[in-house]
Amino acid sequence: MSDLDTLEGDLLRQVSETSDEASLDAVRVAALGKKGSVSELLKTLGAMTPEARKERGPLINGLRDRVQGAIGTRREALAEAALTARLSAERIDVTLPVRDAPEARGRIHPISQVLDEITAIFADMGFAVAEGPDIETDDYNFTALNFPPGHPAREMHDTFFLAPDRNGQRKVLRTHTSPVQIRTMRSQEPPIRVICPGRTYRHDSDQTHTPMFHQVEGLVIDKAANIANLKWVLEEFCRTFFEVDAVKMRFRPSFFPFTEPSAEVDIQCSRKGGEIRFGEGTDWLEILGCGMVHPNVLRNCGLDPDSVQGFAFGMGIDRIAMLKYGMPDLRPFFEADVRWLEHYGFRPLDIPSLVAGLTA
Ligand code: 2NL
Repeated sequence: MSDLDTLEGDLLRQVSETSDEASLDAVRVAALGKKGSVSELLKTLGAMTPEARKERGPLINGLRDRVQGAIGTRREALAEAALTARLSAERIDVTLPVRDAPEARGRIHPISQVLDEITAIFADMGFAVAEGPDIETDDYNFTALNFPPGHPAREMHDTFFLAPDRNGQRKVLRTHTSPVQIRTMRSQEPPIRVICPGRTYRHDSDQTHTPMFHQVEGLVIDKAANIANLKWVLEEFCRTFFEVDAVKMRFRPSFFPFTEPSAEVDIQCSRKGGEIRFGEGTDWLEILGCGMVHPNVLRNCGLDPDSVQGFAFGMGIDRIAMLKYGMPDLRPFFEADVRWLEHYGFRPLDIPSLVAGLTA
């Protein structure tokens, strides 16, 4: 066997043994590249006598063509095998049920939903939203709000006290969001129209109370903001929130240190058949507290009670969420049970608005 036959047999075997594109390319370069075995043979033709070239030329060129052809064929075979492997690896079962997209599976917690509804209603009446810290000083949570030192109301709030700091100051977990309104009055000029939603804390825990709960308070300070304005704002709120044409409200005299006069507000409802309906019936349901801001509170915020006055109100978000959406128990609100959330939660893209509807 000639040296050319040996080389050709060798190269064709190497080509057939390659298993992927990279190893095939290595064989190609070793044979047909600039310094490849076949290329080196071709270079020898130039130094030959014409007779020798006439004899060796076709032999070497034939060898090159066959090796080149074998490489091309092998390349196609390898590409086809790679495609077949990919197609079987990436196979999907089109009969499987389609999984919902995240925005269809996720749920908005009823507290967030109700807060968004409340915000939409008051924003439409020109109220801004203000927020503040959960940890407050005794001054912001009590003193500025006209709770006298040692007054029993401080104990009535079942306050969580933090350990005293280096200066002996004892901070508290806010028992209401009123401190945010104090901060607002101390930093902004009247007219003021804000609602203050947020987490609040009281040492109290049973079927209807959790140590952390949510409140929203509202505050209006202006030259002549009065009780008639307060009643209109609250009526407008209740009508829109409970989605009824009209709602009867009852203002019962009450007491809060920070308002004078003070009232608790009930709305008309019916409780027939174990179901609450608003705007009808003969039963009453307490939903919020309110009053005219106490002159001492205004003074504590650097405002002159002889030139400005205002009203304020406060309600529990968790409680009115339970009422509106017929949730019998408060405790699952904070248990992070996805089955409960799937049932009582709201769809993320059903954003409450007065134009599109509070509840889609
Ligand atoms: C309730 C009653 C109320 C206020 C909160 C308030 C705040 C300032 C001044 C005066 Cl800075 N008042 N807030 C007034 C009346 C009632 O909440 O039952 N909340 C759950």
